[in-house]
Amino acid sequence: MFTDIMSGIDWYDEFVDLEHTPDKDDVIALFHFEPADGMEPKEAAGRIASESSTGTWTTLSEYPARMDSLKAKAFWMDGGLVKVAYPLDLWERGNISQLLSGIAGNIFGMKGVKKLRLIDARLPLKYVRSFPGPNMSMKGIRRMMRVRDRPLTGAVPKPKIGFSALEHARVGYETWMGGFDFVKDDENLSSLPFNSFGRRVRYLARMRDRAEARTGEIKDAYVNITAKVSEMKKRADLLHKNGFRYAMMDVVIVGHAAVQELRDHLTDLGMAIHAHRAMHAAFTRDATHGISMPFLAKTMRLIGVNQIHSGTAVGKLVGEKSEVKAVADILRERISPEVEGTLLGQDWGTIKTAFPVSSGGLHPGLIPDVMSIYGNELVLLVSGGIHGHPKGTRAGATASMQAIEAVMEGVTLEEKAHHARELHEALEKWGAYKPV
Ligand code: CAP
Ligand code: MG
Repeated sequence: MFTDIMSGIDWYDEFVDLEHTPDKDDVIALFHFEPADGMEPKEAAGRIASESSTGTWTTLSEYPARMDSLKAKAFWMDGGLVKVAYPLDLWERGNISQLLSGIAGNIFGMKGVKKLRLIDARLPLKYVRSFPGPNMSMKGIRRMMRVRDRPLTGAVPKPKIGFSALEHARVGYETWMGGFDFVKDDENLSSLPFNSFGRRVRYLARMRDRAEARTGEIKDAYVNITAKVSEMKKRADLLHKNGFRYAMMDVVIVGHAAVQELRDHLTDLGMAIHAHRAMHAAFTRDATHGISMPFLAKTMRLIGVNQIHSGTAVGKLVGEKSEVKAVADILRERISPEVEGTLLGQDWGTIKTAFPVSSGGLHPGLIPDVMSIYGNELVLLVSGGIHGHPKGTRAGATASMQAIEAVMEGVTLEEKAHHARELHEALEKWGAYKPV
């Protein structure tokens, strides 16, 4: 139907060639799509390739000859899946926003597709090398924190909003004294009348110094600098002035360009980035439409966050085990594996590794589940799951550390709990409860 009516007006078929062999330096994107009612899959695939590269809805009376060499080509289709090859010269080196404007832009709104999901994109090394990646690897973070092989641990004071700056810091002190490495701001905590950024930083620094002096351990915080870029730079400077080694950003909300800007600023200060992914589920959770979490994580490692939330599979927020594993592979591997229909595989060249962050509805009883998915190379955030402990925050953090020890010793939580009172009390309250 469309071909009869539309022939001679549109040229989408020029963006489909199932005999095409991509060039080794092409960007290859994998999409899942549902064509509009009455539209052939190939016609929809042509629209995806055209609108994300050089095309428009109609044939043109004239165009520059070079355009033909820049056209994307849908070259592989299987059911609702399509792979599109994009010549490298379509993409500005070092500009992740422009890549997204192409392969994650207008195409989601085309009438030619009922649903469209960007699953992954394999980026050629010539493109990857134009990005800085994380300013230190997972090994570098471990050296900085003097944590050799267990998961790094942290917690958010809960309730997520409501503490004064001093109250927040006091909860942080209890968290640190319970054995945790980090105290994290919640994603929606910035600078509020009862808890200003400046006062929180100064009180946290005081409590951190006291906890370090009393434990002999390195303690730090993921203080949320999310704001307009100029303000984020000022807040990063204040964190640095107060001896903090990290800054936290809500990276989806501030945007990729802001993350690139702050990555440079924080690297000049020798600081790491904790990336909270709040808002991601607006486009990652619908399996039929949007952008996958593994691809979002890929863009963030590329532009240089040191760690990003990656899910728990067993906690309160969405993210199946297969997706959690895929995100972990994207962040931690030098060569991320290909997974049929999910990941295209990625050679990261010299881009440093980044930590997955598992958080959301966790408590000591779920720590073995999470570590069975991730192993030890992760940042483990247990927030409600320590503050809800019957004996309070410090006991909750201690119980979580005891659960990590149990996993690393190869014993069950129940066996460990015989000689670990805080873990016993946590299991009494939550057992292996999986929150929803
Ligand atoms: C977890 C959390 C984190 C979520 C984010 C929250 O608190 O602080 O923001 O983990 O989700 O506000 O829910 P709890 P994700 O430990 O008390 O649940 O990690 O999936 O991005
Ligand atoms: Mg939170």
